[in-house]
Amino acid sequence: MATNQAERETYYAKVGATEELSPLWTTRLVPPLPKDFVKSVPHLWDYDNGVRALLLEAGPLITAAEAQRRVLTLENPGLGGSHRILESLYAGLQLILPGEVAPAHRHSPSALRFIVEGNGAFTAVDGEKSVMKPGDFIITPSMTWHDHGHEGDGPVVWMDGLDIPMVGTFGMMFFENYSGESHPQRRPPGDSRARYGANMRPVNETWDKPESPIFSYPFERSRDALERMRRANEWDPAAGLKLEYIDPTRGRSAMPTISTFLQLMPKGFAGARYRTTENTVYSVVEGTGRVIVGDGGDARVIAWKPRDIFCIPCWVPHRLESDLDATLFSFSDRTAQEKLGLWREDRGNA
Ligand code: 1HN
Repeated sequence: MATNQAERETYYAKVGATEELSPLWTTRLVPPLPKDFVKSVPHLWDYDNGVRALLLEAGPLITAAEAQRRVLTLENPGLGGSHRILESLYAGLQLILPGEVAPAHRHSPSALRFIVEGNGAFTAVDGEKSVMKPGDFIITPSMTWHDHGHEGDGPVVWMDGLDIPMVGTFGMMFFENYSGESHPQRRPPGDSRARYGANMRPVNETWDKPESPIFSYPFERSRDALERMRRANEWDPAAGLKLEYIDPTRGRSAMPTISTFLQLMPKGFAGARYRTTENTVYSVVEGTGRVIVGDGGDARVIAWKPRDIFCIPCWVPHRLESDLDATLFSFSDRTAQEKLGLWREDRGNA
């Protein structure tokens, strides 16, 4: 205790009373490690034992049109209901029923969809329709008009991933409803994939937007790539085989703020301990396994199965293990961190 402690306290009270100043030396604004700062925790949402039933229950309660988007937001238990799955990311599960329309709008946050169950729904991005099948990955770039519809049978559910917390850091939140229900078709379905998805590009067209010109990445093609790659028998010690979805014109992440991946772990894979500054959300497509988070006495096992969603916050050491051949989709803030010169990883065992 300093000899002038009483005077210091009086001073702190005086400075605090201004409500516009604070003494830096009394705060821990920049702690030594992410664990002293990060509030989100590793967590799993069990799709088949809870989340799915609750989402379907909302079906008869409110239409997609009335809700605009019938979404259950995945709230990280450590983040106090602040509509974030991790410090930098939003995730939700969206339900659309046959015949429904989720009306067109656009906003500054970028969105991705990863289809979890059902067939027959579509999303239209900037007037180009794209059908959704389980495992497909679809992007909705910042400020592009988008609406969803469902012309098939049975419920369709997808995971929404957005960069809302990142956009919110800058304050630049914009949202606009379209005047009509759906934005008019501007290009035939499959047009963007035809132009840019065959390892070719139109000679008289320049693509200068920050996102990929391809809106939809079908599961089949990405899964097939992993299946062919496994024959080389070269595995990343921590991830198995992991492919990133890219913007084919520049080889960068498909979205400017969010990195997206599809990964295959063979049956019985026991991944090496790994930590990274990126915040990652996983959606299980096939297989069962577990992720062991933390070290030593603090280690915790989170078991996963198809359609579960789990998240790993910044710098949490973890190991991935699979029982059966496992396919995981994931998205993270890696590309945003890299663009800001911040991203790190640690493959050591200490
Ligand atoms: C949104 O626009 C969609 O378009 C989904 O499907 C989830 C979560 C927060 C804000 C906007 C969509 C969203 C969202």
